[in-house]
Amino acid sequence: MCGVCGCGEGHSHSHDHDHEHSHDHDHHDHDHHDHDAAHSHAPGLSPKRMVQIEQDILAKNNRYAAENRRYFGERGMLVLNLVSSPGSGKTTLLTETIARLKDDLDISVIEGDQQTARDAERIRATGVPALQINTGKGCHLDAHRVGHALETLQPKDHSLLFIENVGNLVCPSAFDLGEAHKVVILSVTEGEDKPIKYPDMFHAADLMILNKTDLLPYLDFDSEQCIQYAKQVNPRIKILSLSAKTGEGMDGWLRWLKAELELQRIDYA
Ligand SMILES: Nc1nc2c(ncn2[C@@H]2O[C@H](COP(=O)(O)OP(=O)(O)OP(=O)(O)O)[C@@H](O)[C@H]2O)c(=O)[nH]1
Ligand SMILES: [Mg+2]
Repeated sequence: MCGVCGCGEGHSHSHDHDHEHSHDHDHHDHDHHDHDAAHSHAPGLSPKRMVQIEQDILAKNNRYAAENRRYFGERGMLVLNLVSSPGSGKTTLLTETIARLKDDLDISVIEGDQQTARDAERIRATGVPALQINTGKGCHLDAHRVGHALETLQPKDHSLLFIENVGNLVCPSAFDLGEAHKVVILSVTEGEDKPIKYPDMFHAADLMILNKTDLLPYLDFDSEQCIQYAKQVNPRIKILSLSAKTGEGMDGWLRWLKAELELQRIDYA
């Protein structure tokens, strides 16, 4: 459920971990309460009031995101928020990336899904720590819950933290989690027009990964057109094409990650 798009109703707040409520911000100021308000569809709420509620939700989220960003900066961490529609290959890309980098870098993962701990289990099977957040009816991760996940995960200084968001090409675009970059993953099976149909996400991302390129011979997907659409929406977006399955193109992604991690370390020094 999301105060921005108005999709869904009700609220579930299930963590797969016991967390102590010691995070240094006010729990009673929790934006989920406002989500409920935003989705009450109460006949008495005017459109103006609804807009105000949405703005309040995003303002609160931005305050928590700023806390997270300070936390990451103090530790010289690189934090990436992976966003996409369901099934584009986020978890596959992560397990393949981790397999290639875990001997050289400290890595941890926060997994966001509506239900199940399947993705966190896939990550843990690679040998790195992962924490699953189940959003229930929720359609995106928010900065407050990411803050709590950090208390449990305790990521190391200079480490790489991946946050795999809920599969959804709309709502996560509006919620800053404190990350250095949003990385949008688009698989070639989804069609080249996605950047212009869901422009908010491609505008919010700094990098687009075109995944599943091993399937191109079987599809009509026009890569050039897709890249043009992405740049039309966001002229500064970087683009990498790869196949998480075959490993083709993974080197460019690994180089980008290492360069970005180095930048965080320089900022930290
Ligand atoms: N052919 C091919 N299949 C891929 C590739 N990457 C992922 N897949 C497949 O795509 C399906 C979905 O992959 P996931 O990694 O679970 O996708 P996801 O984005 O994490 O999915 P959600 O977390 O549910 O949003 C699986 O069947 C993967 O094996 C790829 O590069 N090529
Ligand atoms: Mg996944």
